[in-house]
Amino acid sequence: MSGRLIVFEGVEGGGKTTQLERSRQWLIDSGWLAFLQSNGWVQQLVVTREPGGTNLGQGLRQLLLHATQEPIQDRAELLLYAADRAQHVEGVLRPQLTQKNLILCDRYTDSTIAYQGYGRGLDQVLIEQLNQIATNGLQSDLTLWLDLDVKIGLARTHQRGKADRIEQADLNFHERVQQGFTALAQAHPHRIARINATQPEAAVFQEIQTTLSDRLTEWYGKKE
Ligand code: Z5A
Repeated sequence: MSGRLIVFEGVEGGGKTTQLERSRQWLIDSGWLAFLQSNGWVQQLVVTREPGGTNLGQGLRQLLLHATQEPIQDRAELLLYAADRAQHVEGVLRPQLTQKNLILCDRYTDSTIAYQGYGRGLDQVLIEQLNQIATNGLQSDLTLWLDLDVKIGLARTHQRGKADRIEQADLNFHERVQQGFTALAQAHPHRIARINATQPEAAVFQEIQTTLSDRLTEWYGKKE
């Protein structure tokens, strides 16, 4: 049995980073990680993200989120995210899964469909093909979609200071991104679990914990 890939997705300010860290800590504190390790099903817990999960990706992330010299064209943006993903899949995700590691990843393929497809309006078939090329078919085993009104998410990120290039896009853009995540969750009800991210942090995590427990039990059996 190889490892598993768990992805956190959603609009800006949805709490992905916060909840990913809580999930990492809970997997350790709850004894799940030790249980999986003692049975030889999982070796390590790994945390990563897109864009920026590799050295090359860190450079691409800087360009994608903070480039100011000239506007990045929509198709160039799409290709940069694809390049980041191809490097990440072959350099990090596949090797870690082969080593039976459990991966928590901040964003993956659904972000491209939501942001570049629904948000920028690029051709969905083209994006599906590019995702296929970049991942060579590697899908998440579970995606936790932190569903939140975009206005609330943007208000949270504005509170913390200077907005990056994508956060500065207009509200309509972010509304379309949200429609993208909604459509994806409807199309993939087992792979994508909707989490109500409007609640206080602890309540959001309670939902995530329940979803993670259920899915780990489905994959590995009941924790002893
Ligand atoms: N992107 C793309 O376009 N295409 C792609 O294929 C991929 C990505 C892979 C990456 O940014 C950008 O790239 C992203 C999409 C695009 N667009 N932007 N901008 P990122 O993933 O690094 O950053 P982000 O999505 O903007 O993350 P974020 O703004 O840091 O949000 P977050 O990680 O979901 O939330 P957070 O940092 O955990 O929380 C945000 C704030 O809210 C923080 O102050 C928390 O303390 C607070 N918070 C969190 N939870 C709560 C609750 N429940 N209540 C109240 N306040 C809360």
